[in-house]
Amino acid sequence: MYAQMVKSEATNDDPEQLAAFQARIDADDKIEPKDWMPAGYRKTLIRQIGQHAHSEIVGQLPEGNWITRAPTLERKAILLAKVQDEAGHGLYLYCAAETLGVTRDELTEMLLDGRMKYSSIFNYPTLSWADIGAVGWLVDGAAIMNQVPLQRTSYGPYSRAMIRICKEESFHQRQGYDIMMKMAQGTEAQKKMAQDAMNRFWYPALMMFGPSDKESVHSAQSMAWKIKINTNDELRQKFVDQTVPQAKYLGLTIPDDTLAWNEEKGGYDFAEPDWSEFFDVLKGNGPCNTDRLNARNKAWDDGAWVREGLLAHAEKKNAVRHAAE
Ligand code: FAQ
Repeated sequence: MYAQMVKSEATNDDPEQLAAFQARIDADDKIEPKDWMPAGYRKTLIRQIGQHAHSEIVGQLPEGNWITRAPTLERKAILLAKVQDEAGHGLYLYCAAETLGVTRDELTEMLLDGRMKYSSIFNYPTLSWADIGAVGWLVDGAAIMNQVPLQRTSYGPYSRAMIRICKEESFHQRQGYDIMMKMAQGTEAQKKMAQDAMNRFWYPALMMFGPSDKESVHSAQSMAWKIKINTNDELRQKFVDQTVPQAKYLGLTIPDDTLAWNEEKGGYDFAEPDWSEFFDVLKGNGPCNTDRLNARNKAWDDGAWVREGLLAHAEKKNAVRHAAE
């Protein structure tokens, strides 16, 4: 349905409408679901919001893995709340995507058969409790860096979802940093675990911002439409500048020998991630891609009876209503 819609709208994009639309974007107007929009704008939003929603849902898996093994009752309650928040973020985002004319089921099917992506970061495993600290601190930290500007994105429902999500992400980042603080101030073995988590999550966290600006396919158009507010490299730089002092405070070493303050640019010089690894993970060859998709497919299949039950209930209610009319 959504493919057809995008195709038919593409033929209707006339230059005058396009110019008026761009003028609204340039004036910082919010675009709402019933407003006219170019087919490409709709398509880009469905891709980005849908992938973002999938990331929130798949992102529950690496942390969910540690709920039963959290070291204290308090840590368990906090982690449980965080993972539930991520489910909520997925739901707001699926709802925002649905306002563009695609159903949640269609989006889910596209995730499950590999037509849609989710964030590369969630294809890495969480091997120790310190990894849960690193996910909160670095992964949520990177997510916030990307999402705070998205509160000003031009599409109203996405922008409003982001405002709520960012409030919760700040708590997630703090809880991660708090775990790292405890570990970094703990025994030698705990410090080693914290450093090991930092070593494994640093470059995958940098990859979350997407390929370098030279390689980014969508940035120019998405920024012209204010779907994206910053380039991938701008946000990556901001993330590094924010995170280096935090790592220093923890007494952890960033696994980058080239890291150095650059007075002239007012930011750190740092090593790029291994982009061949990034593209390989996107192709499905990361350490956990298969596990993640298998888990989502299993959840979808196991939930079939619930969906069928709800549909049968709705159909029965409709039949009763029609009979009464
Ligand atoms: N992973 O042209 P660009 C979270 C793809 S939420 C996978 O630069 P764009 C919360 C991209 O889709 C994390 N694929 O693309 C949490 C495109 O391929 P396509 C998710 C990636 O869209 C924490 C191709 O590469 N956040 O973590 C990635 O302009 C803890 C070319 O790239 C969002 O989704 C990647 N990292 O910029 C949850 C934020 N990067 O689609 C649980 C919203 C790029 O043409 C636990 N999204 N690709 O086949 C965005 O801001 C943008 O979509 C970017 C990518 C910046 C991610």
